[in-house]
Amino acid sequence: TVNAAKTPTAANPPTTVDVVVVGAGFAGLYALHKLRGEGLTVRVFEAGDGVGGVWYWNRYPGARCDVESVDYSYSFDEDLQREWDWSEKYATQPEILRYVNHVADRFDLRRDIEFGTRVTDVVLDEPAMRWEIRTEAGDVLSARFCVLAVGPLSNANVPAIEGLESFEGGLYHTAHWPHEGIDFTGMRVGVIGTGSSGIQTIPRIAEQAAQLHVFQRTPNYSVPAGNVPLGDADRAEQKANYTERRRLSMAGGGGSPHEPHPKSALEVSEEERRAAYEKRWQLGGVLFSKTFPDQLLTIEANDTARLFWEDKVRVVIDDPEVADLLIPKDHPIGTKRICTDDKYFQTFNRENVKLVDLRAAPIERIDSAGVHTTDKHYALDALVLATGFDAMTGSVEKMNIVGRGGRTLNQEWAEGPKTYLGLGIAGFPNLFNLTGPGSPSVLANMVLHSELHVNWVAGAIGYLDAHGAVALEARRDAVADWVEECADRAAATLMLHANSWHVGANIPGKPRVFMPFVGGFGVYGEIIAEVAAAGYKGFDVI
Ligand code: N01
Repeated sequence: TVNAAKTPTAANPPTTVDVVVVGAGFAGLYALHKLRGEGLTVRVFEAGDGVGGVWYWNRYPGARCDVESVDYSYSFDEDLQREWDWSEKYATQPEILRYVNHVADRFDLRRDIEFGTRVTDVVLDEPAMRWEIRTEAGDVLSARFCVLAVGPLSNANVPAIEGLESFEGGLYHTAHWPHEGIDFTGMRVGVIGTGSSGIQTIPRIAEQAAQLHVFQRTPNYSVPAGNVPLGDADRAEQKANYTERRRLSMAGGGGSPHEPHPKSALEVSEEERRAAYEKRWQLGGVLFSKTFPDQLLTIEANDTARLFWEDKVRVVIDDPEVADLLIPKDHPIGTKRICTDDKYFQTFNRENVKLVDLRAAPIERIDSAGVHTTDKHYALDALVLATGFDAMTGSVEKMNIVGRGGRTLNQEWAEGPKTYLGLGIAGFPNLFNLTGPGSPSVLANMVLHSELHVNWVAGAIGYLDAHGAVALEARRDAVADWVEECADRAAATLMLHANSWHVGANIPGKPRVFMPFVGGFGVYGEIIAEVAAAGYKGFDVI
């Protein structure tokens, strides 16, 4: 365990380090590696018993990344990226977890990580300009910098459904899946939720369960994932072009090397448009929602994609009434994270699968034996919650983070998250929030995004030290401008048309604010680099 003073006193001061990192997912692990390499002392706290963050927790059957494995991997070490072999175009959760564990071993990261330890308090000692970090285990550390690498999709949302705790069958959340797995053979299973997690796991559970009821409140757009195994020749080709691939990814809109069609969806002929959609459809994956550059900008352009999608999906669903229920009507395609699947819609053709339309008859309560909707009782042996996350702010707001003048982060963010560049928060000097609100975050490849952020933080710390400065603190006017810029950029797209977790719509009472920076990963990278080059413009260097 950490050699920390459990009850610090003047005679027994807390352990001091340069940096505390919260979280040992992709971002936290690289933060440890990078900052340790800069000669800083770093301590990482991780709630899980192993590395990997979302890939540690989300072990549900069918869990797989929707960014290509060759791109969804660290770029910081040439030998690592040359030596690691991915077996599939889109890696499964177990393979990603093996990769992250390999990285942790390869760079000897575990010795500075405290597993199974949740951070509870992050409190600024203003006169000393240091952060006091406390954990559930009673550790107390004093750090000059605190890096929050808690992940935007890490705080599982368990819906407040009456009687949920009284259910006597197996109750599982996709984001807290048992390590030993679950055998649903012969069981009557219910799944609540049809987002990315539900859509990935429903076909796999349907293969096992005797009977599966899918409780759907809102249908979602999903495209075939298009996963394929990778052979030696594929890998050799990918690796031969890795440098260029990474360059394009860093400059691209979503942190991957793919470009949209050069013209507007409305500028091209019907034939050319269909051919472009068909090409992306055959390729599979989330890029379908970015086939044309204006697809997420105007309803007219978006409709062309939506109608193409609808034609493709209707033909694979046998029952037209079921198809009607599975086709979204409430938001433009791509304004919620488009889902990717392996025969999701076809699953509803199975005899043992039934779609329950919660719009027609909502869930009233859950009892020991199953789910009561307003018109029926469904007897179940197991219930799976694929109900998502209190995204982007949930895990940060769970900690007691106290900045200048005793003001808490939750007070600061009461009307929605307020950051400068996503990285800095006014009143919270030397606290850096990685891949959260105000940054491209979930709209980009999170691995490269984590590297971008960590490199920026390392640069900022180096700058402070080189200038004999103590702290970096976002200025209030810079925060206000950035919040406005993020809102304006979002308002210029169709993204506000969806009741998505991006705007907090899935959590009752959460302020409705579009949280990510929608201007593109490459653009964002240029902005934060310019700010640094201009002596951290918009920050006070103290
Ligand atoms: O969560 P979600 P997710 N009663 O919030 C429903 C990433 N991810 O875990 O829309 C009934 O999208 C809710 O219904 P509604 C990816 O970025 C990626 O699936 O609120 N239903 C919705 O259907 C993704 O976007 C991958 O009406 C309730 C579902 O639960 C993000 O994580 C895989 C309910 C939640 O969907 C989150 O995805 C998995 C209630 N009380 C996740 N409460 C890949 O890389 C909620 N719902 C492929």
